Amino acid sequence: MTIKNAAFWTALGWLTSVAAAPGSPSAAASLPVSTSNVAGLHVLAKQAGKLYFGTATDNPELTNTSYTAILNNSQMFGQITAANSMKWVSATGLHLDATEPQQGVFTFAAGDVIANLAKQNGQLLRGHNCVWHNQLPSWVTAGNFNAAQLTQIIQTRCSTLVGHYKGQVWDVVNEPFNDDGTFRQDVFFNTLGQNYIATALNAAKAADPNAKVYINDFNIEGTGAKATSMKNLIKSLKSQGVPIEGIGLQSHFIVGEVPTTLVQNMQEFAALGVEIAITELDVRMTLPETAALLAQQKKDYETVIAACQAVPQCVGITVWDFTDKFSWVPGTFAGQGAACPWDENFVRKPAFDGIVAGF
Ligand code: 9MR
Repeated sequence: MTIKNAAFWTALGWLTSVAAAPGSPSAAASLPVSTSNVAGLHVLAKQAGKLYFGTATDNPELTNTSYTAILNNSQMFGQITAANSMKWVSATGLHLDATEPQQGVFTFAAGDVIANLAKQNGQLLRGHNCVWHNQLPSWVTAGNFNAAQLTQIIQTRCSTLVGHYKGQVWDVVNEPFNDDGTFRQDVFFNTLGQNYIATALNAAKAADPNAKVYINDFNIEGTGAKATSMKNLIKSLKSQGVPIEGIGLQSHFIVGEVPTTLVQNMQEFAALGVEIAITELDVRMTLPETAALLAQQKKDYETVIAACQAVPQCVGITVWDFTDKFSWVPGTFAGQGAACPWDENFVRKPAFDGIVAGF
């Protein structure tokens, strides 16, 4: 028989599932889904002795009622993080220009939506973030400020932000290192050296002594040059009496590539006298999704949860949004995605079962 292409068979009506758009119900129907029947991931986390299981969320998503039905379920999520709206400035213009679009002009409207949601739902809130090289307004990056001026700018921002959202855990400094373990050359480091980190932590803690102050970064989940630099920074800050209470392991992983040294690395951080949180977990793959990739992703989620379980100082886990519909991954890594435990249609994936198994 002559082999025809998909379009030919589709025309005959024989191959409609091949022609279906990726992520549509008919395409997804052939892929495995979750089989767990649990009340919620946050309930499991609490039973396992953790403080929370949480998710990032973002203001534009809150109009989707299928999404909010899951987000607002406090048995599922006991903690939320604003993915964008507490940052210095918005990347997209969708966040009422985030918190300090002009020097000294603070706008909390979009961030307050997320904070109020957490309050209504009885969920913990994670503040994200005070000082970061990314999503900076041009008045900061192009202001040619001297050291004294930029120090003041950092102090004003951190104290205003942390003072507005009192009583929270804060990613005070985000992503200070390059992957080789050297300090990232951003406007803060280039003007102030590593002192900007102490400045930010001190200002945050002074504004709210009840805030818990963290440094958050990626590619520090396993041992290596970048994790070592972070450990050295913690030692140095502690020796100077600078408040540093937690380290956020962002944990943006690739299927099959979760570091094997997760537990050892967390133990090494814990030994320095800081707590640890998994702050932005997702596990991306090269599309299209297959049953094999989803099975490996399930294992990967389980590995990460189990690692947090193995280390008492690991206090909780946050996924960087729970559904593939709103994941940041496809917009950043062309051809990759499907990184979350729920698919684009809000159906729980095998990854959900991996989380359950990890607890
Ligand atoms: O999820 C955020 C995405 O919507 C923004 O476009 C992006 C802009 O930089 O930031 C994403 O969140 C990042 C987080 O703030 C810090 N760690 C990496 C996250 C994914 O890029």
